[in-house]
Amino acid sequence: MCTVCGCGTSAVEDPNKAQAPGAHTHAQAHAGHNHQSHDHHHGHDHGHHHDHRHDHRHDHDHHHHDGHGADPIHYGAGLAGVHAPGLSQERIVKIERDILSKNDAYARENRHRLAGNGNFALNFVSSPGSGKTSLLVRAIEDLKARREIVVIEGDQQTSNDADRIRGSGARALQINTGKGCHLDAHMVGHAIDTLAPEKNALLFIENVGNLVCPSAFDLGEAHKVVVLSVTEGEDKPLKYPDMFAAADLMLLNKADLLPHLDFNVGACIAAALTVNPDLQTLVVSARTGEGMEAFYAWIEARAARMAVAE
Ligand SMILES: Nc1nc2c(ncn2[C@@H]2O[C@H](COP(=O)(O)OP(=O)(O)O)[C@@H](O)[C@H]2O)c(=O)[nH]1
Ligand SMILES: [Mg+2]
Repeated sequence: MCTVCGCGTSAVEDPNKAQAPGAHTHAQAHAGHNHQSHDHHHGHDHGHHHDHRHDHRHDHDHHHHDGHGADPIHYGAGLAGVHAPGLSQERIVKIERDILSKNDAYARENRHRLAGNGNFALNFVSSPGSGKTSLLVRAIEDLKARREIVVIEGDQQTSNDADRIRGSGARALQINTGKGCHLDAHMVGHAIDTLAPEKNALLFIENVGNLVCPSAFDLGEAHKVVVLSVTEGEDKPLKYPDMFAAADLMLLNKADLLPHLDFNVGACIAAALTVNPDLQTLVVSARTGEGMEAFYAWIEARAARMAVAE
């Protein structure tokens, strides 16, 4: 998550806002993770000079300096779970709390509006290229006869994905986040205003491709759906646990490529369940359609529970 760099503020509201020097942070405070306090007295301290001409101190727990067999340097052990040059852990936590509490107020408003209109909303999150847009295009083609589907597309630049979605027959609105690396609930509220989905329409939100920052931002969706493709490696849930912890469903995409890879589906699912024991998983292929009927059944069961009288 990246509140410290200021991209937690809405680009819709103020697209030209100057951003503070970037620091990508995890708001464990917000996400309900436990904090370990970091009191800067483990290992040893040293100050050293960088060529950008300011001092900073690193408190390392490592025993070697030659890079051979050294313990990792862990910047996530402090109160904020992240490091930002020049900011204390307490200051980072305060900035994150301020931004996320505003975001959460917008998210509550979105969720209330969507519920009042029977709109079941899914927030698709993944690395770039795992197949989010391809899955949405396929789902729209297969489901559009049953009910309206509207799509909010998030990317830093271009309207390519919204154009692809419109080509499949759904209304779509592109949000460009500029330097921002996630959608926030304020942006999504504006997009819902513009799209004005019909009663009981499905709302698909494709977040900015990034396995880190979108995990902390509630958009008012019913569920986050994390898409992982089989070309990415089975250990990604362990490396980027926040995203898999925040999601309710994992779509393991590009199953058609499995015969060409040594990807171990069972190991990947086991890794994901380590992070989130409640995570559901479907193995799918946007290309061949494998597994997609199970995904549609998953959607329909939940959307039906949200439906309001026409
Ligand atoms: N073989 C295969 N390729 C896929 C599948 N889904 C997506 N792709 C390809 O993966 C690339 C990225 O897909 P895209 O939908 O743009 O990913 P996004 O960045 O997550 O939206 C494109 O070249 C797609 O054609 C799939 O199920 N199988
Ligand atoms: Mg896309």
